[in-house]
Formats: sequence, C-alpha cells, structure tokens
Amino acid sequence: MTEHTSRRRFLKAAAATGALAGLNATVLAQDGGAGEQLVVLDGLTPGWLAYRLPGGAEATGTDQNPALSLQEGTTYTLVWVNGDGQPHNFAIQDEQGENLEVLRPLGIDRDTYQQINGTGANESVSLDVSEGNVTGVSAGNESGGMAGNGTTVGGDGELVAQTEIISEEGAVQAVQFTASAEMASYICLVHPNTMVGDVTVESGGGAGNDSS
Ligand SMILES: [Cu+2]
Repeated sequence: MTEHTSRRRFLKAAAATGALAGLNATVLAQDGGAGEQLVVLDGLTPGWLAYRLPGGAEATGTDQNPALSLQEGTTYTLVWVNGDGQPHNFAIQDEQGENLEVLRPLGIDRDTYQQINGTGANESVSLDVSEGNVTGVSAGNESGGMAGNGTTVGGDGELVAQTEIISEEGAVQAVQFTASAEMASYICLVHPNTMVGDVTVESGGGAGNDSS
C-alpha cells in the first residue's frame, strides 16, 4: 500500500518536473505506435474470445475470457465483433461490480474491423482514429490501409459506463479507455455469468526505471 502511494507520488513528481518524454511517447503510441494498446475480442454467449491481447500477450482465439493485463495510465483501444447474433455489450467493472464510466465509444465499420483482425497477432499496427471514428489500420510497414469513410458516432469526449447492446451477428463496436487501478473485470451485461474476464492493472507504467 505504501509502495503504491509512493509510486503514485513519484509519478506525480515526474509529471510535474516535466518528464514529458514519457507522456509524448504514450500519445504517440495511441495513434501511431505498436499494437500493444490494441485489444480485439469476439463476443460469444459462452464467453469472450480474444484475437489480440494488450501488452503483447499471446491471444489464442480459443481461451474463453482471457485476462486483460493493462498498464495504469495507458490508453487502450478495444474492438469487438458480435460473434453469434445474440445481444451483447461491453463494460468494465470494479471489484464491487460497478460499471466504471470510463469508456469512450468510437465509431467503426465492419470492413475496418476485418482489416484490424486480419493483422497478425504479434504484428505491430497503427490505428487511424479521426473525429471519434476508427477509420483504418496499417500493419507493420505503411501499407496505407486508409478507408476514410466516416461512420459518425456521437459525443466526442463523452464517457459511458456501458456500451450499447448490439444484437446482429457481425456487428462491431470500438471503445477507448485509460487503464486505472480500480478496474477489475470486463463484462457483457447481458451475459454477466459467462462473458466476464479479469482485468489486471499494473501501476507505475513506464516509470519503472527511476534511476535518479
Ligand atoms: Cu453477451
């Protein structure tokens, strides 16, 4: 507990003293960097499957409800597809089972989801996010996968505690969220007993190398 507090204090101090290199790197990684902040799930009534997990964890596509290991303060983009035509949605809960109001919905169309899902699981990818929409993805080298069709979705900047329920097989959804220590699980609120997995958040982020 003390450790955690002191680390937080260190982070605050680092930010205050202008250790902005780290901050810029995070922003860069969000819309241009490695695929480590990208999560790709398949929503199925018996459980979520993962095609891409954060932090380079291996996604088998067959393990049900794999844990999401996140770094505190890092922003992730999560895209998922309705895999079975049943109603599903997405929320992140704390240990008490409260839905956390941390999700920023992004527009995405099926083609873009397919492009994202077509990238190799350990391939580095960048997402093109423009005006609240995921508009394209480039894998590895810049192979210009820009599909500039804007599927408009409301409220840039508005955070929600749960996403809309989507019921059509093949329908897709995308959200962004920034990992915080209170996050404990991800869940479909229609199937809270089967579609639920752990979220673990490692505090400190990139501040592990305090060699001052
Ligand atoms: Cu569900």
